[in-house]
Amino acid sequence: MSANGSPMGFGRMRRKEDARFVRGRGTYVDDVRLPGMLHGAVLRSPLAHARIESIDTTAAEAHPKVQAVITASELAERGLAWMPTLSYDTQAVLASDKVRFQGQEVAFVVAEDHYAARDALALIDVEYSPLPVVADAGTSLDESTVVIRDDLKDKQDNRIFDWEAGDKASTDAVFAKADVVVAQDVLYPRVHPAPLETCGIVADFDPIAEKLTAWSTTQAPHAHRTLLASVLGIPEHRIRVISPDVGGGFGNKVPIYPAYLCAVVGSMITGRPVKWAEDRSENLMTSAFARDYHMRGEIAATSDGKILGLRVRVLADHGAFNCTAQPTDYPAGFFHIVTGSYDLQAAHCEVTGVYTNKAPGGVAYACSFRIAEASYLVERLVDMLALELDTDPAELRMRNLLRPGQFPYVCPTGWEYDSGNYPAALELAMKTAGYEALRAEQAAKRERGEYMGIGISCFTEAVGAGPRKHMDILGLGMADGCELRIHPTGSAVLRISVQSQGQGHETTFAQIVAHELGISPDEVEVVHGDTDQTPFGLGTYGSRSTPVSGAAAAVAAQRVRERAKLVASAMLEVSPSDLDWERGRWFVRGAPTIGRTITEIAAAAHSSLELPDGVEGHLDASCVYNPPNLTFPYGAYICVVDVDPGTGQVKVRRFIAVDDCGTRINPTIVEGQIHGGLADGIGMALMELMAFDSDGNCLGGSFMDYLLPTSVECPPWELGEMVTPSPHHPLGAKGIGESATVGSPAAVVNAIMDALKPFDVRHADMPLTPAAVWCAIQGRPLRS
Ligand code: MCN
Ligand code: CUN
Repeated sequence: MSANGSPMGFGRMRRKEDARFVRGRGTYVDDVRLPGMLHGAVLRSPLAHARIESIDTTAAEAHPKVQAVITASELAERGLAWMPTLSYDTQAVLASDKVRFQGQEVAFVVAEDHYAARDALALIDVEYSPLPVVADAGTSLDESTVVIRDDLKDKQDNRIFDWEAGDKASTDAVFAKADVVVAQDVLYPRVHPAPLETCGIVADFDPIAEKLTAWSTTQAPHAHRTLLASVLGIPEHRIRVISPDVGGGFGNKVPIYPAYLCAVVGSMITGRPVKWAEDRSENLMTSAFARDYHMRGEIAATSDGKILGLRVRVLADHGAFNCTAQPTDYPAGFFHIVTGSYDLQAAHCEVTGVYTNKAPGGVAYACSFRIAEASYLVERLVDMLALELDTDPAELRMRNLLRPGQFPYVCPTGWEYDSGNYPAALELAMKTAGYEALRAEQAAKRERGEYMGIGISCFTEAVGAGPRKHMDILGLGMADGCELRIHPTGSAVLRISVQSQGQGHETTFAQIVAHELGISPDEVEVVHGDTDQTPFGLGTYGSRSTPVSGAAAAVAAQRVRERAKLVASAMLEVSPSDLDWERGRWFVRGAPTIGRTITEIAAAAHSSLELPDGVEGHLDASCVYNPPNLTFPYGAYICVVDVDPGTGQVKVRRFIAVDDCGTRINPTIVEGQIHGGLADGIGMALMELMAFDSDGNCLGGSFMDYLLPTSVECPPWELGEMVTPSPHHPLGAKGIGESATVGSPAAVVNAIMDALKPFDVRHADMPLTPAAVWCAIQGRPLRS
């Protein structure tokens, strides 16, 4: 322990950044105020699909406080009417020919203040001719359906991609010999990340230096800079992206949104900084959504409960532009980890992506690149199989879980799982839950007409993208840089490429350096979120910070330690091979009292001490980390619910979560990540839904309509810990930032379906609102 009680490395410590957050002293993009700053507002389409006949901006331009009104024609003059997406599609920055989803950006007003900018939107006159709307992905490929993306050359339909993984022939073969096959349509509905802070930018283009500074809410400052450079034609070294404190991202802050480019153009036109900050409805209705996977799953097994194979067909609704963010070769993200935690012989999945007249985006919201969808599907199928076989779902899982001796394990769709002990995790969860007693309680209650349910979910994730040879985003390989500077007095500055949105990197990354060098985390300052001050890297999403950037920090610190060894050998006048390391100090082997601490060595490295040949002064080091594989965190969750059959109301009474993310750097932060993710899971299972009517009107434009869980819906979480280090990560750590969001919805839904077993309900889709549960009990379709 250091003087103030923080550990000298891994362990529980309070978050360093909370000192400013709990005092309300964080700095978010909307807190940035520059001299002469103007304000932008976006005019959005009221219709989901329409031809634009004309746009008249004269009245808006005449507004006394308006400085500029930008439409697609101004952008076109600069070659900016369309921009590339992260998935090699193009997206309209401002609509010119047509609008393709409700809320699409049509014009951008720049004015002296925020209110004037908003007022002026009402003065813009747009004439629309409505077109037929494709609001249902299920009809998007019908021959009679209108082609949404007629801007794309030769586009004849609404298909974006067809993609498959696994072996179709061998999967069909195991299905042919199976005793039991269970098939079910399962929808993972469209949800929204809904971060507390909405998206925004302050764009400041300096016409003299020809330099752009962009303060923006981004999870990936360096990737944004590269993208801005290629889109805007400004040389990359003259763009600085600063991402100050970010109030939640959950994937929502991965993309570059059209209004960001409009703000930059606004600054170029006016010669003044331009701020644009989204309001809540804009965030919900137009920024990156998540899921919207229409899945058909089939699971095959023997009559005694050995799972043989999985066959999956998905229709993926990507909205009007394909803006999903995932590595290039994976149009459906990492969905093909759909075999989950089970040892089965064969699997095949096919995914077709389609356009609809809905907001673009996708993947976002703690999904680990579509593993949320995959995990939910397989866990639902396993429960339905248990029902079919009349077996206990825990027993069926136990029978089929991968065994510790099978790792590293290559799954039928090609992932190499690094490590795990799945049966032990489920055992621990069952023991914590008191599984036998819960089943007894359930049986007794059923007798009395009370409906209690117990749901299990055993999930496996793949996080930490990714190996450069397999993974890139828009051609940018997924390695992350890191620089570690040691001052003469022994304190340190760590510069990292990833960007916290609330995950506590300023604390855990300091702990990584502290762990490697034996100094206090309080002596390590973590710098992030400013491309002028940090090395290149792809940013924070897919729980990749610890697996990739955390590894870079560890390796850089280990390099410092090795250099310190050489300096210590000069100080002690012994050969480096005679030195041993213990926390914070090199000492002479066999003479432990003779040694030098890192602090002493840092001073010497900056002094006039004669250093051995080839040893430069100072102790600074850097690293670019290219992960050899992803890390595979996993867990076993058990949820207990009570369902009121009269109202359909669900109460989540207990939630037991056993997680294994390898070495835990800061268990308190890890538990916080799990708590948040479990709440996410309850939200998606019970209430979150981004719905649309048949005209493509978004029905989730406010928190009155798009429901989020609160502490009222959440039980006291009961957490269990397993630690199976990742064999290829320098610290043995795996990511944890999305595990609970990925794993928990299935546990909640499985619990509710288990409660409804006496009503012969096999499956109902999320969100299981009281109305949905009631309809399921009554055997009626839910009227949406
Ligand atoms: N950690 C640890 N030991 C481990 C693994 C992680 O102590 N074995 C710590 C990390 O050092 C970090 C935190 O836990 O402080 C999360 O780490 P990691 O799993 O590497 O995930 P990232 O930092 O890359 O965060 C991304 C992840 C994603 S993709 C979403 S979505 C999500 C999530 O984090 N968004 C969040 N958690 C969030 N939490 C907050 N508060 N806000 C968001 O927007
Ligand atoms: Cu999928 S949401 Mo997180 O990867 O930023």
